[in-house]
Amino acid sequence: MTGPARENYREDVAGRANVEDTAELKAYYGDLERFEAAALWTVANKIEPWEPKSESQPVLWRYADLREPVLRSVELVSPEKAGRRVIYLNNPGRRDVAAAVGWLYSGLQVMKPGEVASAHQHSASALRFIMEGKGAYTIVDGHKMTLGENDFVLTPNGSWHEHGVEADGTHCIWQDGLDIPLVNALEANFYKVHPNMQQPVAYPVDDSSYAWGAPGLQPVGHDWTKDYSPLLKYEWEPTYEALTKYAKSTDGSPFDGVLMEYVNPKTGGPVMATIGASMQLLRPGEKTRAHRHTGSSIYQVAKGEGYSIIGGKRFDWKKRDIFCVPAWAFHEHGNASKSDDACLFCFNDLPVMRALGLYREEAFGENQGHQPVN
Ligand code: 1HN
Repeated sequence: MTGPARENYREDVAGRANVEDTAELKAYYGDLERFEAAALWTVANKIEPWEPKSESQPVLWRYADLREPVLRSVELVSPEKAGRRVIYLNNPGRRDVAAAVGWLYSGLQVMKPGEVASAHQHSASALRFIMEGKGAYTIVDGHKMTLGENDFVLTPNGSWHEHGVEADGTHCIWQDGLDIPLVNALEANFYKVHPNMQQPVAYPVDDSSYAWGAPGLQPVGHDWTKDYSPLLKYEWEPTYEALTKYAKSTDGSPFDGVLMEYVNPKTGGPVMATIGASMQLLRPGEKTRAHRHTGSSIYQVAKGEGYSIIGGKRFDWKKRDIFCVPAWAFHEHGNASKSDDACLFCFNDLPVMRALGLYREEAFGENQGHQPVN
């Protein structure tokens, strides 16, 4: 019986599979196929790469290219029909799973004044990073948050969430980030539309940031029983202030400049179980050293302009551009300005890497001996 020619991933390295195809073996592989089975040695070298091989490509999505098409969608579809009016970032290597990189999804959502999108919940965790506009808000489990440029807001998995723009606002665009490709890969995704389509606002507006957003201070007697972060909105001003102050007292990381992670104030850990987020500041003229690590990252330029070299390719970016760094790709960043700082917002799946014991990091030029000898 002859099935479609199957690839044989041979490697001439001791300890690796290197079985030559013969007529007898080919017939044998055909026999196995009839029983939904196959010989491991034909695929072992493929499924056990010497080091991570990302299917994702490094990509820069320029806001100058995307802004007009995103705004055009306002004329083409309503949030009622579309559910959510979002243009998603489609990595050429990950089109099958609608991922921007690795197991992370990202899109640009646009809403016009007076619009509301229906409340829903899902097993995927999500975040928003506000790009432009006035009057946007998100409601998470009854907590309404007003959103301004460069604010970062969480919609943790399982929470009821909905977005809108106040009638006296302007067109608003924000970046959505989700772990949806991961949750789908794990075959664990559930989705619900809110029975009343919208949810009531159950707390004072912006209460989460008022109670939990002061650096180094926590409210006493505030019993927070949810398993997600009580701080849901991380505003830009205190974030930038924290970075500029920290920059006065540190040389920063040779790989990341002045880098601060957004954390759950209750645990000190990542903002969500599957998604970590950070803001980094590159000082005028700063140029980082290259490194690589497991886990995928999506960056949005929050301030300034510069460039990143990712997997050997240079990408020049400016405010609002978005780019991705695939797992295990070397990357370095540079601030192109001699007078102004540059800030990069980043979200990533590093909490997953760490929780599963898969985090690994390497500086350029310091190979730790995991690569093949050939
Ligand atoms: C979602 O719930 C939102 O809440 C945006 O606005 C984008 C992409 C995939 C799955 C769920 C939102 C999403 C999403």
